[in-house]
Amino acid sequence: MKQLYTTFLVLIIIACSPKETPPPAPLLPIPAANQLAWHEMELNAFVHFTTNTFTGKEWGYGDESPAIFNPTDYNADQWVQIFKQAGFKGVILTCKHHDGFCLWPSKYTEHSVKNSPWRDGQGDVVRDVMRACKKYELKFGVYLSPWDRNHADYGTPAYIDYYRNQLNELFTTYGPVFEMWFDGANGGDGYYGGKREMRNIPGSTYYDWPGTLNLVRELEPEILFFSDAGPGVRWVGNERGIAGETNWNTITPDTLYAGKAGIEKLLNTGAENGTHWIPAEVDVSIRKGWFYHAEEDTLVKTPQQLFDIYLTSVGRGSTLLLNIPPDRRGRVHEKDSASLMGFRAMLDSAFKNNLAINKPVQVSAFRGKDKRYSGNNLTDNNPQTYWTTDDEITTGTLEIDLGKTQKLNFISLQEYILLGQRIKKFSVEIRANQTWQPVAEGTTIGYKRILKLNGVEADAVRITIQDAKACPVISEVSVF
Ligand code: FUL
Ligand code: CA
Repeated sequence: MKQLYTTFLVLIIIACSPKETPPPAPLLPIPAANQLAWHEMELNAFVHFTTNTFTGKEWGYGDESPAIFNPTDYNADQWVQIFKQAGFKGVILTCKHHDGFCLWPSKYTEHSVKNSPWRDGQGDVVRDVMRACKKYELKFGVYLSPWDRNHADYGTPAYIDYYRNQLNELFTTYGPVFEMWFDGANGGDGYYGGKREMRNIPGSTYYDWPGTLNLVRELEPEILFFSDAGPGVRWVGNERGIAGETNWNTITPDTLYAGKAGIEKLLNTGAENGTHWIPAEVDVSIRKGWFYHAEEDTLVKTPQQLFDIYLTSVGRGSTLLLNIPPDRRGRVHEKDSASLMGFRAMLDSAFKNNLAINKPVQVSAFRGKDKRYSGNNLTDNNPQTYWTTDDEITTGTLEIDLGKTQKLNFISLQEYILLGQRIKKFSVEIRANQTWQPVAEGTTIGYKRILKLNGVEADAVRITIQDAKACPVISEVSVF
């Protein structure tokens, strides 16, 4: 009898509880956990430092003597501390650039810091940067140039063994490593152990990339690989800091073979129906070159230029990888750090005061009329909650009442990308004196899309989703 009663009670509770609408099915492809973590980092620092810093070159020939690598006031902590203050979340270091000189005492070559006068050959830049990253809680990444203009065996299978030995050495000695950068520049003339000749390699087969990536994955399972075509993150197609206004995180890797005409454009925008999630990383230098040259001290990008780059990278759903090359002292130059601090101050003031936070949002419809998907999820400052619609709906309006007339400079939209990138077209209007007027429009959103509102005065904002690949899923709208 008691058992029957309990069963009865459970049935009544089930019958009376409000009906829960299941969330939309993911629209494939979607980001893997390490890609999602990378999106959330937004700002990373790139560090180019090697014999080029002392010769004044951008691409060393490979015949540079290790003796010239001799920073006079080196302090890797200073670099990382500045990056931390600027708000960067990770650092990627050129452990070996095309000249082949290794910033760690590799046992596989004599062409390294172990033969430099610096610290009597006991120095190790890779170790120091890794430790500084631990100290300041930034993630640590490595760049190891596949092209090696110093190595005698470059172009033969023996060099692939050398390259893999170095990867093994790096990944067993230092870490954890969040991202590995495989540079696309390959083959050409070089020193090559004294031969001083031209060596061209068949780019698509020579390195046996699948084998190399697997080797690294065994040592660092969560690693994210950057290369022109991914597979973790892709190149953005230029070194000017500009992601496409349309920026799909999806692309079909088979369409990306090196040398293909128009490849930069495709990398820049991605492909709406791409088969893989391979978002664009925006790499650009704070200076003209990738390495420090004193004559470029006057060409350091200003805080305003960096802020504009932020808008065309992070503001277009990418991550910014900003190169800050240490000088001959082995320090981030005062000009660079001043620019970085100015940039940080601009970001802090521009995005300090989210006027939309906790403001009511009226939407044209929400999924299953279930309040777990209602408009108020857009302004709750919680990236885990989102507004979405029934499956068959691919448009909609979101109206945020700001409560009073205010000056608006930026609007930021975020898709809930764990369910895939969906939105294809949207517009923004503002309400002033009871009249709506258009102020901005865009195509893709992705992890984050920031649009300028240019100081317009308004008391409400309306976003219209005009087209999407599937029902839109937006986690946050912020107005500044
Ligand atoms: C390029 C290289 O050739 C440059 O020297 C630099 O390292 C840049 C990030 O990538 O392909
Ligand atoms: Ca939310």
